[in-house]
Amino acid sequence: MSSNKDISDQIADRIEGGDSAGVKEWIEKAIQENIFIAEILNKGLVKGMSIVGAKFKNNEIYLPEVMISARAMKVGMDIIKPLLAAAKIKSKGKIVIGTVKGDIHDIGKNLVGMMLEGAGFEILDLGIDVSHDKFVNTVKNEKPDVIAMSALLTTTMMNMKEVILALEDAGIRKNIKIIIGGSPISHTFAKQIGADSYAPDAASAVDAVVDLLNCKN
Ligand code: B1M
Repeated sequence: MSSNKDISDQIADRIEGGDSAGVKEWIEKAIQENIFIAEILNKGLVKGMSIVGAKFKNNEIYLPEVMISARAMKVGMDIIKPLLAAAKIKSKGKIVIGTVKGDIHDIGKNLVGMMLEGAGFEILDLGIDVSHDKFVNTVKNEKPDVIAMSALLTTTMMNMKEVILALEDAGIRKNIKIIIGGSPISHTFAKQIGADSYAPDAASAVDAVVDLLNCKN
């Protein structure tokens, strides 16, 4: 019979290799062997995705591999999500993510969302072309810890500032941390518009959010 460590490591390895069928098979084995869901999540899925994130950051692997691992991660998360809810495992924080108004690029935003979800955050994805009203109303209704905004166009990046101004007007800016990213975005721009953080890629976005919320990765 496999030990808990073996099974969690097998799950992490399958995530790293982007093997969705293998992830499903090993998670089912882990569930059969009554391994704690938190262990499947943290020592299996999240560990695998953290390795992928680190390798991506170091240019040891490239976007297609990350996307395939992220897809395997989604398969794993879909299996354990109902069990996580039943086990009442606390998420590290709630994050509202979206691509800003006028912009329909979502590949990078989805990657950031998946990496954050893999790191244990709850993700509320508003999709693409998200207006400042929608961001503001979601903050009012969902009370997230962080807003994560993506923009890929020089013509839409200023819409990030519109969201921040709208949050200020609504008197709720101080309740929330804001991180932004996307290819035209920089640290300087983030500072200029009053965002709390900027990340150049999906793996760094996880580190930045962990820093913003002061929680352990
Ligand atoms: Co568009 N597009 N596109 N496009 N497109 C770019 C962005 C462009 C640079 C291409 C070019 O001209 N060389 C250019 C922008 C120029 C500019 O503004 N400076 C451009 C243009 C002009 C346009 C249109 C205007 C074209 C047209 O219709 N004439 C149009 C605009 C539509 C609109 O949004 N209103 C358009 C349309 C499209 C498609 C629909 C065809 C498609 C999008 C499909 C989709 O997303 N579902 C598309 C694509 C695919 C691209 C390129 C080729 C690839 C973008 C991508 O997905 N990259 C892009 C050229 C390029 O980037 N080389 C281009 C992979 C992705 C993983 O990277 O999104 O950068 P990226 O995300 C990274 C980081 O930026 C960061 O992490 C991610 C992973 O590491 N990141 C964050 C992203 N969001 C983050 C948030 C964070 C933190 C990090 O915190 C919250």
